[in-house]
Amino acid sequence: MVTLEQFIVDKQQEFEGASGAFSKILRDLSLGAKLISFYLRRASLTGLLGELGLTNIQGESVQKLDHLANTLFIRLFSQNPHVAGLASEEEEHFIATNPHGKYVVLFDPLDGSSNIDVGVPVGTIFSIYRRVSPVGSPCEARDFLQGGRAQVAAGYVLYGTSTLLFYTTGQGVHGFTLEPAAGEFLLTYPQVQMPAQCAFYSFNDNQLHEWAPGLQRYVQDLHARNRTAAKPQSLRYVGSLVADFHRNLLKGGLFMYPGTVKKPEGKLRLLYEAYPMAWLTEQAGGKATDGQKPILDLPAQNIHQRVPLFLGPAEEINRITTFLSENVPVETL
Ligand code: AHM
Ligand code: MG
Repeated sequence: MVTLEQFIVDKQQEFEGASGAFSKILRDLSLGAKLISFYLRRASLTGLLGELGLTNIQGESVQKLDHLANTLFIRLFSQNPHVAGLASEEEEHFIATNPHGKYVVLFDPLDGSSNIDVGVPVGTIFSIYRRVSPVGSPCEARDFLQGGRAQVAAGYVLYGTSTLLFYTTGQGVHGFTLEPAAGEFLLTYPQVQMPAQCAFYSFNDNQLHEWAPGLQRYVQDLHARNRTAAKPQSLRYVGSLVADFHRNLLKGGLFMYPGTVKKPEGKLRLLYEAYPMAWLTEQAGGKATDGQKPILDLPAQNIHQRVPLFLGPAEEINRITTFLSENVPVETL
């Protein structure tokens, strides 16, 4: 049995020499995850379901548990001497914390919040950078806007039938399961690889008529292939990015949330949703694009910018990008 803490200490040399900064940040993340997991399991018994009555910077109604998770992570990271600043889906601006910290942390404290009230899995997503502004001064916007390839660690926590923490530091993807009896995350998924076969697909097609013509044609082609395939692909989608992505990571599947004519930028956020998932995908052997370019190569302009997102086995993503680049309308088939 290997605990998350032990695993990080063993791997620490790869990351940060012996300062222990990374272990401390991950320890805070895992402590937050344990507490959120505890609150979620009792939410319907303790009055923690439902809306808080406020609207966040995204224009979305804040759930009580969104607020609780956000407040918890802000408290944890504000007390961490290695964290110079943080950015959250729930906060309009980044928050400068310890000027002597060397890292900044971005997170979506509780992703998939429309699923909280119905007991469907939700998640936390995180992304960590080494700051580029001088240590000793308050962190700056540029620390958060370095681009996906500059991430030094990224991952997610899935609050599902068990609580799982998956992360990468660029040395593969490793997954841990919370053992509630011990209060520890134990290594259960070392060196995760996404199966090359695309057995599943996950997307919400309620705006399909607004997608690029080539993408509509891809979906038509996908259904046509499935009609004759010996092993047709199956649809799986619950509307929690972490849960949908996690399933596809382990089973081999495509996740997409494209842009539409009205919202070409899509729904999901580049910095604390797309970049971390894209890095995990690449580290697990898959591909991550916005339909044209690798997600990790897209420049970051602001903390809350949105991006179309396609994650999955390389062959399926290549097929999509070909359909998108040809962009032939469905009608001409
Ligand atoms: P949230 O960050 O406000 O929870 O929204 C993001 C979620 C993702 O988890 C999920 O992939 C997507 O929204 C689902 O959107 P839709 O309901 O349009 O399918
Ligand atoms: Mg989210």
